[in-house]
Amino acid sequence: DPGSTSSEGSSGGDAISVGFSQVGAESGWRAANTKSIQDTLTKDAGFDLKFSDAQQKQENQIQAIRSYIAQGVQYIAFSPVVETGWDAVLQEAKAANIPVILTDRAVDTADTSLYVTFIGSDFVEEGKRVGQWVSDNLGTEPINVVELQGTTGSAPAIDRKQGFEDATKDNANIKIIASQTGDFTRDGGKKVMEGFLQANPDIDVVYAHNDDMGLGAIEAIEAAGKKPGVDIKIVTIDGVKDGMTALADGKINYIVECNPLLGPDLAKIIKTLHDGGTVEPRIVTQDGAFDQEQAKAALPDRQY
Ligand code: GYE
Repeated sequence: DPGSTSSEGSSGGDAISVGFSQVGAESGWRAANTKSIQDTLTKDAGFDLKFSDAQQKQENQIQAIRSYIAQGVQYIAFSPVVETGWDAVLQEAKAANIPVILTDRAVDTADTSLYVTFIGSDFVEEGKRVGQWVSDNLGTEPINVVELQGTTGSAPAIDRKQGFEDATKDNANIKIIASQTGDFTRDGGKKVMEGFLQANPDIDVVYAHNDDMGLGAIEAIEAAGKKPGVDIKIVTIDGVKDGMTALADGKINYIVECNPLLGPDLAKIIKTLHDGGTVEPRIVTQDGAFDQEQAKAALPDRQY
């Protein structure tokens, strides 16, 4: 329809339809990630974005992806809540010739032809960086560590556990005395930490797989009459506003960043594919890290 004038898209062509299946709304990281995607894949930028929230349930994501296939969207992007169990639905997308882009979290499949690319952070590396910091700064004397794991079966929970263990296993001072999932939520972190505090009188360090669970742990520690960041040290991953604020306030001791702003890269990938180009099968997001002083300096300019 070359004669029509359209307010949608600068290219003047039809909008590119994209179905995005989000994990849920479990954390500050997720909120920033959703905002980045919705703010970038706009009508003005040439996209017709269909967005759904799976409330941390794989069956909801599979249903959303099937509905995107049925609607005939041009691209599907999703952040898989867990690593396994995707082959069947991804084969359906492939059979329908709809390219799939993984954002944030990986799937565990032998068939890498089921998706075009995976963009997101290196979670093993994040866990290693936290573990290395704990080993260097706190593991100079014997310490008992409790771990608040992310969602069971999710790539970041598996990889961040692994990375931390890799980086601390040679330090005989570091003992991980308890490890349990808090589902990446503030409430989950608080409840699990309450149980840890009741069962263990001698906790030195909390390793939380994300800021929100660390923030929940702060509440539990304060309720138990102890000082978070001082009596019990806390290390986390993400670097969202609330986490960085607690770090600057001395309640968290160290945060390794995980960048949630994946919207611009996702838009670029889709445009490239749409123009007939190719993209790398793995695109790794770059992350920083902050101690308390660095958090104070970085906070004023933080976008999320
Ligand atoms: O760290 C956590 C969120 O997959 C990287 O999911 C993401 C993680 C993030 O719930 O806060």
